[in-house]
Amino acid sequence: LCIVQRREERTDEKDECIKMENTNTTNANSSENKAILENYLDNEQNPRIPDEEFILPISYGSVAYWLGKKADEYHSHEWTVFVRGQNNIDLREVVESVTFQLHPSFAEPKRVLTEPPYEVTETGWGEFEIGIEIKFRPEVGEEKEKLMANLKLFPDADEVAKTGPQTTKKPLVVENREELIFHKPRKSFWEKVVKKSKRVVEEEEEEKEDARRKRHRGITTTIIICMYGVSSLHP
Ligand code: SLL
Repeated sequence: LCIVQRREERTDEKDECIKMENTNTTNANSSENKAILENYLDNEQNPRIPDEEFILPISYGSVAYWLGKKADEYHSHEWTVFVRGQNNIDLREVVESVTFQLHPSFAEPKRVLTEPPYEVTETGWGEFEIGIEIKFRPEVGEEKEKLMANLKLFPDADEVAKTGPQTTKKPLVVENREELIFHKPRKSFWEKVVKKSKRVVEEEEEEKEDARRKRHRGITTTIIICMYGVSSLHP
């Protein structure tokens, strides 16, 4: 697991961004953190840790293949909708389930995945919006995150002009890269997932940091990528 943590305390002009990795390295600030925890334990069962923010970079979207001229017209494409951690982060420690809400023309359109890979593969003929709900583990102590993936089966004219007509070999990929923000994480989440991770200090642009400060927990869209004919992102 690799998550990015950003601290709000300003030690100097620059903000600190701390990257967390799943290693056995002990936390250099653990005694300070313990003091914060003990202070808060008196007040609440599962307090939030002040002045801390965790960023979980995720990626979600769809990959679609045309099945060729001989395919049945109602099953002209095979597609996969997915939710993953960016850079192979394992989401399991944070995520309890991912629910994909498909178009009602599909049998049992509500698909619930309780372990990775969080994805659904189907065949069909049409594009539609897929509702995604990420439920976090109880110790994370946060509301579900709701996302929307636009299933894309047909490349746009400009993509066809650049890459050529649709063939069965060219995947059409739409990937959204976002960062889930856990501002003032719960003590239980802190203890189970975050505290045992390695810290790496990173710098952050001031503008981005300001936008984040305004939210309690939220999401920032980092990037949306649409690729046609590129095969590196196959699920
Ligand atoms: C459209 N509003 O008209 C969209 C709806 C629905 C796609 C697309 C079902 C496949 C199956 C399927 O592909 N539905 O029957 O198994 O384009």
